[in-house]
Parts: sequence; structure tokens; C-alpha cells
Amino acid sequence: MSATYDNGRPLGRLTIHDDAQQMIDRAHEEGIETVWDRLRAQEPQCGYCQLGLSCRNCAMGPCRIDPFGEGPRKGVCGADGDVIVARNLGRTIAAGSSSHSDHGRDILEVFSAAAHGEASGYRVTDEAKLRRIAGEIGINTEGRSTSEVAVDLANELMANYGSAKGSLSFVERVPALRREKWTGLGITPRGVDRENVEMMHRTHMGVDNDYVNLLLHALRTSLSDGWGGSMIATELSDIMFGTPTPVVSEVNLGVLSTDQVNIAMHGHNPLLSDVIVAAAEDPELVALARSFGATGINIVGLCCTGNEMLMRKGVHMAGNHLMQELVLVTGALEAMVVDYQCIMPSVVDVAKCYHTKIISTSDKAKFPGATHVSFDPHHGAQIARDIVRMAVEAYPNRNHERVRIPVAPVQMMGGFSVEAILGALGGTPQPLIDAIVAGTIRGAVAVVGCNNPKLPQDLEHIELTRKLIENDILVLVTGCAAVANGKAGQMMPSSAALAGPGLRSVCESLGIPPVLHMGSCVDNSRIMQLAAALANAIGVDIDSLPLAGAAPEWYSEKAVAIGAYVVASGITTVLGVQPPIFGSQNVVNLLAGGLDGVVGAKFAVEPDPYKAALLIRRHIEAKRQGLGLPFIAADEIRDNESMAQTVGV
Ligand code: BF8
Ligand code: SF4
Repeated sequence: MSATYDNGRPLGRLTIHDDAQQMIDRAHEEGIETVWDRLRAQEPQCGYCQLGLSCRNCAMGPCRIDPFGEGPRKGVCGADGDVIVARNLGRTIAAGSSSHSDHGRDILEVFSAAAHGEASGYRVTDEAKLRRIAGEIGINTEGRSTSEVAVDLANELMANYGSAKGSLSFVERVPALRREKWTGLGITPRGVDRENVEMMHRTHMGVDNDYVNLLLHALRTSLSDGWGGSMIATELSDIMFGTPTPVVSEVNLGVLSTDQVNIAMHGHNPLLSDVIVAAAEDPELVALARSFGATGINIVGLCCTGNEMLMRKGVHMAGNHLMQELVLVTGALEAMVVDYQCIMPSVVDVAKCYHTKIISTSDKAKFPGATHVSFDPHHGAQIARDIVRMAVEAYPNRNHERVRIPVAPVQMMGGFSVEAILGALGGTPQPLIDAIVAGTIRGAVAVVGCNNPKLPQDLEHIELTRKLIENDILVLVTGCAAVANGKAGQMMPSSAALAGPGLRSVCESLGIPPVLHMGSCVDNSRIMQLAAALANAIGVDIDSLPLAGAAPEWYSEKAVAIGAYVVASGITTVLGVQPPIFGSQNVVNLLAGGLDGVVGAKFAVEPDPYKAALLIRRHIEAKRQGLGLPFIAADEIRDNESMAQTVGV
């Protein structure tokens, strides 16, 4: 009996989507274990760890602090709860920052190889962006060839990873007032590797034992990702694979095909997926698929690899984080090709129940039981063809009677890079500023992050977003939050009908949705850039703007790093899942209060999407008041229903 069921009845609501629920039921019928089963098997989860009060940083431990005062109040070394909680959070942020930034480095290394003419299948696609970015960071572009400029840009950005440079190239984008705040706090980010190494050093036993000092460095570490590694990943991906422009795609398990070879690209890095999409159009491989009775080769995306492909090529999206096992349960996948991050090891076990091949490709991320094809970008095009061939050759093994594709797909629009948004506005942020000043749009919120099996899948993403747009708040989405909103039908221009009258009128006049897909999780750097551009255009710091962030269903260390750089950049952020910091009242007070006094933003935790929407709405109105714009006083914002009626008309 599966643990997600009790006498055949599901234990609580696991998802709000029909495609997911049908596949959960099928997994149950077939005795296939999923993430929800394993979560239940882990319960009750460790209370010390949930509070952040356990430490295993050295062999005098492991230690835990009793939050109630009857047991130990200090670890063996003497560290108290404040230090242990802050150290754990710092290490989490270092892991998240390292993940995104190492992805950025992989892109940078291939960009460098391509600039030297050494990487087959990769080239500069957006020449104008190459020259604009190079010029922005002081590289001479006049009269120089593409490869000369690209080599210089690669070398300059490589230096962002080490300690040779004093600060990151893209920090110049940050409003001067913000940079002054960072300087005052000593958190201007230096090299990506340097900040991360220093975070690990400071959290070794007997180094930094001041929770405030630790947390400030954690912010600095996250900033090295947000304005460094992640931003490098985004900008170079655009230069190599194309800067996204609005594109209509389809989403949910209905994007799988009953009569084509289905290949799901899962993970994060577009280096592999870009060449796979090209290989799937290779006439020889299409002919091979036809020779096996398939009508073609269907590439679909999962998680952030899916977002990268959707944003640039309109490739259909099978689902977000909690769909990675369920997509296998359709029985329709010939191959799941993975690189790294957010790939559950369990996909190998689920795939064994079907004919599906799991093909791992990164030497950094091996999965016992999977077929490993080491991806060398120098021979990217050939390796991509080899991988697609393996998938095609699996098609004859498909048991068509076991195939169940549960629903029809839903349309969603993606492709809203900063360039595309400014393009839709006529080349300048001024129309958006005018709409915010007039109150037609009250403000903007980035709804980002993951799925977490502790919550009904996508419920919080969708309900929070819906309430925000109803209240004339523009929503920017990335990562799994974007996929959630796409599945719910909230991301087409016609979805403007769901928005309040002000936002609706703006969206209808521009032909855009009220929820704008800005990309994968590294592409939260696009949101930072947009916020900085708005602040620079008005001549204020980012924390003066009517903006907020939300990560309603986060699970990942990367999401913690994102939240940290968003807050350190001046944007208050609401989390839907409690982070493991509540073992230290001092740490909570700092992150949820004290930070506001120094970076102009803070964290809040609110699992109820309606209350989160209300909290955000109040925050946005307070920022409007601060800018001298028409605002609704907090005590007049009673609840979301009355907000929708009172505001924005
Ligand atoms: O980087 S939103 S579950 S897939 S961590 Fe992972 Fe979270 Fe999805 Fe993308 Ni981001
Ligand atoms: Fe225990 Fe201190 Fe070692 Fe942590 S660093 S395990 S608190 S002795």
C-alpha cells in the first residue's frame, strides 16, 4: 500500500492539477513510489533541524540546542543557537549561490570555447547583445570582429569568479544609492568563488561566531550570485542561444505525443538542450524514428531546462518540479535526459517500471542506474545526435497499451526578457512608470521558486498570483512558479480578463498577459535588472519602489540564495514555507525586521496565499505612499475581496 493513500483514499490534497492527480493515482495502482510516499515515510521530520538548531560542522558533534531550555543550550564547542542557525543559513546560501553560479561558469566556459572557435554547435546568436554587454563593461567594440569582442568578454567575466577584481562587472547596474548602502555594510559582492569560499570558511568551527556578521556575509555571498554568477548565466545564454521574445507554447502532460518519440529534457543548463532541439530535427534521425513507426521526435521540457527552451524556442513544457516522476508514469517517454539540479535520484527507479531511458550527461551529476553520456561541449552537436538516437531506438520497446496521456495541453506565453518587456513598452520603462504613478498598475511582484510536496502542488503559486493580478499588481514569474501559472491558464494575453481593471487595460493595450514569464531561476537576474532600470529611471533606490518578491512553494537551497539577494537588493520577500531559522529569535528578528533598517527590505513568512497577497498589497501601498503616489491606507485594505473592489478603478 502506498503511503500517499489510506485504504484507497488519498491522504490530503497533493496537487491541484488533473494531470498530476491522474498520474499519482496510476502510480498508486501500479505500486510505484513517489515523492509524496517518501515524505510521509520521513514524518515526523526532525524538529531540531526544522528549527535550524542542529549542527554537524565538526566531529566534536553532532550537536543540537534545546529550544525550550531543559536540554543543552550550547554545542560542544560553545556555539549557541544564534550562531548555529546563522551558520546553517549561511551554508545553505553558499550552496544555492554556488549551484547557480557554477551553472553560469559552465555557460561561460563554453562561450569562451565558442569565441575561440572550439565548440561545435555553439555560436553568437545575438550579436547586438554581445556588443552592448561588452561595451557596458568597458570592452572596446569599435571595428573589432565578433570573436575578438567575445574573447575579451569571456576573459572579463572569468575574472568575476576569482579574487582578481575588486567587484563584479554588473554591479555598475545597481543604483548608486544601493551601492552606497552595500559599501556601508561591507557587503558589495566581490568574486563569486571568493564569497562562497569565505562563507564556508567563516562557518567552520571557531571562525565567525557573531550571527550578525555571519548573516551579512551570507547576503554578500548571495549578491555575488544574483549580480554575478546568475547574471552571467542569463546574459551569455541570451548571447549564445538568443534573447527571448514573446512566444506562445503549451504546457502540462498533454504535450506528450502518443505517436512520436518523446524526449524530456530535465535540469537547468541550456547548453545541452539547445543542441538536442537541433538534433531532433536531423532528417536522418527523424527518418529512423519513422522507420520504427513513430511520426516524429517530440522534445518537451521539465523544470528550468524546460523554461530555457520555452523562452527561446517555444518548446512545449511537460511540467514543474513535482511532475518529474509523474511524467514517467505516462509510459510515453522514451528518454529523460538530465544535466543537473532538482533532479530526484528516484527518477531512475520510476523509469525502470517502463521502457524509459534516463540519460545523465554532466560529469558533475551521475545517477546510478542511468546511462551516462559525458557531455563535452566541444563536440556538442555530435553528442546530441547520439543521445537522440538512443531515445529513438527505445521507441520499439514502448508498450502502447500502457501509455496514458491524461489531459489536453494548455497554452501559455513566455519570452519576456528585459529587452522584450522594454520593446513592448516602446523601448523605455517610462510607460510602465507612468502606469505605476497613475495607479493603473499598483506595483509589481516577482513570484518565483519551486514546488514542495509539503504543500498541495501549485496551489499557493496560482492563488497568490491570481489575487495579486486581481488587485492590479503586475506579476513576474520564473522557474516552477511560471510553469504553475501556465498550467492554470493565467499566462496568455486573454488572461488579462482575470486582472483588475487597471492592469487589464494596460495588458490589453500591449497584448501581453498580466503574468510575465521571465525565464528560469538563474533568470531572476532579469528581474533584478528590471528593478534596477526602473529605480535608475526614477532616480531612487530599489527599496523605494512598489515591488515585492514571493517564493510560495520553495524547497531548494538556490531559492534561499535568490531570496537573500532579492532582499539585499531592496525588495521585501514573502516565503510560503518556513525556513529553518526559528530556533533563533535573534536571527528571526534580524531577517524579518532589523534588515529593513539597513537594506530597506526584509523577509516575511506567510503560508496562506490570501494573507500573503494582503501583506504584499499593504507593502506595495506603503511604498507608493513613500514615493508620494496615490495610495490606499493599510487599514482600508481589509481583505482581498474588498481590495479588488476598492482599488484600481
Ligand atoms: O531552478 S524553481 S524546483 S527547477 S530550484 Fe528547481 Fe525550484 Fe524548480 Fe529550477 Ni529553481
Ligand atoms: Fe557541535 Fe560546535 Fe562542532 Fe557544531 S561546530 S558540531 S556545535 S562542536
